[in-house]
Amino acid sequence: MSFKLDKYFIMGTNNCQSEPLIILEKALQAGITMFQWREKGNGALQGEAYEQFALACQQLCKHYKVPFIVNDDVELALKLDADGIHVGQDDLTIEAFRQRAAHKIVGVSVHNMEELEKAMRAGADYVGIGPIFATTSKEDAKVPAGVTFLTEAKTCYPDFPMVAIGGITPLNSAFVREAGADGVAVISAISLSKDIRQTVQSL
Ligand code: 3NM
Repeated sequence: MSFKLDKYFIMGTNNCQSEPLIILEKALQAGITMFQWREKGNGALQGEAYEQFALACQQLCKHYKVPFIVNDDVELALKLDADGIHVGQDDLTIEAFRQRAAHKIVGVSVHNMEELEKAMRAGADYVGIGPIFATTSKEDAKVPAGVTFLTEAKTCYPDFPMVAIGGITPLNSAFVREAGADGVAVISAISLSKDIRQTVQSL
């Protein structure tokens, strides 16, 4: 499936202070190009509610023709026939996922050249590079790295799709794009925005 990293929204229920499905629909209407369902951490839904919420998000994404990517949960991604999966360094290997879902989008979080090259060799479709700035949306986030690694990565592999993540807002997104990012991935900038249309436009 083709995809555009440009404006990549990531969300779970605990990232929202109002109805998550309304936030997602507003973001889709405003023009996000990709969505990652990331239901984890404190107070995350469980069991049937967890799956139902994923399905509801997927249906919205389908309606707006935006790829629906599942964070980490490979079994759920396969069960729902999601458009893709995003995994971290600790999650199932990309090769093993590929064997079960050859044509799906695979994204991997990377933090250094070794991880980037490993992900590329394994057949990742894109990588996420972060945290660029400080973030409060991920409990175990690493120390903010600025754009140093992003710049280095893009210099070495200009054509490989890379999305920047961590503390990105409309106020700093231009800086990140100038460093070469193919897109910006955000949670709180959109999930907590008072004016989602305006936020998405100015990312
Ligand atoms: N991954 P916000 S930072 C989900 O560094 C996630 O890999 C990160 O949230 C990484 O846009 C992060 O609210 C949280 O800062 C991004």
